[in-house]
Amino acid sequence: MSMREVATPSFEGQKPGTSGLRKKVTVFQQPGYLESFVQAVFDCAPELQGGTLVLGGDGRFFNRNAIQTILRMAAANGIDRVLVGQGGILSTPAASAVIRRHRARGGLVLSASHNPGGPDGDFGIKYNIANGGPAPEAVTEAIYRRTQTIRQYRIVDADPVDLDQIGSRKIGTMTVTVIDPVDDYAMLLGGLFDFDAIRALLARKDFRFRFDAMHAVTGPYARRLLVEMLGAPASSVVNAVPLEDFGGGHPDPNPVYAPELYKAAVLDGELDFAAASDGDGDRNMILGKGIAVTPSDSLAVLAANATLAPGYARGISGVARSMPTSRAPDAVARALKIECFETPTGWKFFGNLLDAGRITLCGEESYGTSSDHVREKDGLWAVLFWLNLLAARPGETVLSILQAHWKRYGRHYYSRHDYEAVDAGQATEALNQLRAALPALPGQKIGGLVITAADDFAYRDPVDGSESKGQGLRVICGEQARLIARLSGTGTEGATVRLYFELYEADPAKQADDVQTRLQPLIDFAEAQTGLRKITGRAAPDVIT
Ligand code: VG1
Ligand code: CO
Repeated sequence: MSMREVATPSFEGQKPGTSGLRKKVTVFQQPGYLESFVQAVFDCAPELQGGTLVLGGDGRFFNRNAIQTILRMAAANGIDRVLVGQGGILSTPAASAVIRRHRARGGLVLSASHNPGGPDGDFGIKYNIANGGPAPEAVTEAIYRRTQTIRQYRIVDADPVDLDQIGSRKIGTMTVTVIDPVDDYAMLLGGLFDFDAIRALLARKDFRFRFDAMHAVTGPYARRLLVEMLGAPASSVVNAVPLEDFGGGHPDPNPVYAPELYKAAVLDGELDFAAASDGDGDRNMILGKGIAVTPSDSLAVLAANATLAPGYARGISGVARSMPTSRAPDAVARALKIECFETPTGWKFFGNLLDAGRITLCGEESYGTSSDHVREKDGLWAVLFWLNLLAARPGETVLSILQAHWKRYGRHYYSRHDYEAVDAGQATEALNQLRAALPALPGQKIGGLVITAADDFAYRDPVDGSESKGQGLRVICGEQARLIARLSGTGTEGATVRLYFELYEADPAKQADDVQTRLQPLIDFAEAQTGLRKITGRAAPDVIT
């Protein structure tokens, strides 16, 4: 077995975004592109030498090729053992669970999450550290700096490993162990929820249930947990076979990209509970009969009801939400007298708070929720949590649970408007207009509400003191309303502008379901301040969630 050092150009733009490095598959297919980035990771993570690395992905096109390359590079870089999911599969939360359970020193998760896959789609790679979570900013920045100077990568020559065969084999002195991708994860979730109660709920004839895996990674996980362990009919898990191109779909669980599920549950009322997950299994959409649960509300409801699930029966230490997520969880934290943190967008900012035990639950408006059981967001975890909740509150529905929640805590009307693949210059121009206006905004009014603060969000990590600036423009009307604008850090084409709107309504008599109408003054104000539609010539957002 010979180790080779292969010369490589350093590639432009290998800067990890909100969640790892994401590029078109064709970009990753350039000779040396994947290798340069992976070598930069190995160079910046010397702790991997002599230790265990976890490796797997969401099964999208290029996943298997990338895994074979990474295995040969791991052997050349002194890694002792690699745990790889069978078939190259590991959902993002499962990878996190495997890293933690097997005390691995890190993991490489191959996914572009909710971005479309296939030869013309996207690919991605993310480095997770020993706590099972995404590498913090200091690490991703170091990796980026390394990609700019790298000149060679290390690799051994070896035959491809049979990824479909469970068991161990050697590449040189390195052990490659192909593991069942579901076992560790299923065992972990089994200890958190009341499986007997959920089984009884799913067995009821009058409880109509469906989970949509969107032909992405959660198929095998959902089958094991929902069908095999909890007895749901096999037919209730749809699109359960992971496909390299997700069946041509956009594996993003929201009303726009999962329209059939949305129609069945929300519009037609044919389902009592429905859920979907994304490409790599870390997102969740929760639907009930006639109602789509806003992700921010979902986090708030789970926090308020956490003690109903056995794994959280002793209560939660605190909650955290990303800055653009609505302040619904804050209201619950106040009532529970626990800490509530506001972090920048992206799961990597929750890691320190979870490690320090300051928070138990956290989430984002982008259909991400999870807890301290892993260090990633976890789609099926949220689904099981909601099922546990429904089982523990007999006679109630998703809608009645939400209405009771709003009655007690008030309702945070919420919506996100995305303008996708906008010209990068135009997107910057629009945001710069708002940025320039910020200092003069306090004191002005939006539809009768007084602006109390306007800034560019900066975060100081309460655990390690690290600072992150430029995390999104905020216009705040006290506790009543907020408008936020930021650029996406996960896209691969042009720029995506995200506008977030939040309005608080305390009076239960005024909590009708007219979200966009309620938010209209904020929407109009955003356009007036950014000029986004005028600058881009777009009449409306591409996606409204
Ligand atoms: C988006 C979401 C963010 C999420 C990230 C990764 O990032 O807004 O909340 O953490 O995707 O999710 P951005 O920078 O495009 O707004 V996943 O499921 O794509 O890994
Ligand atoms: Co994802």
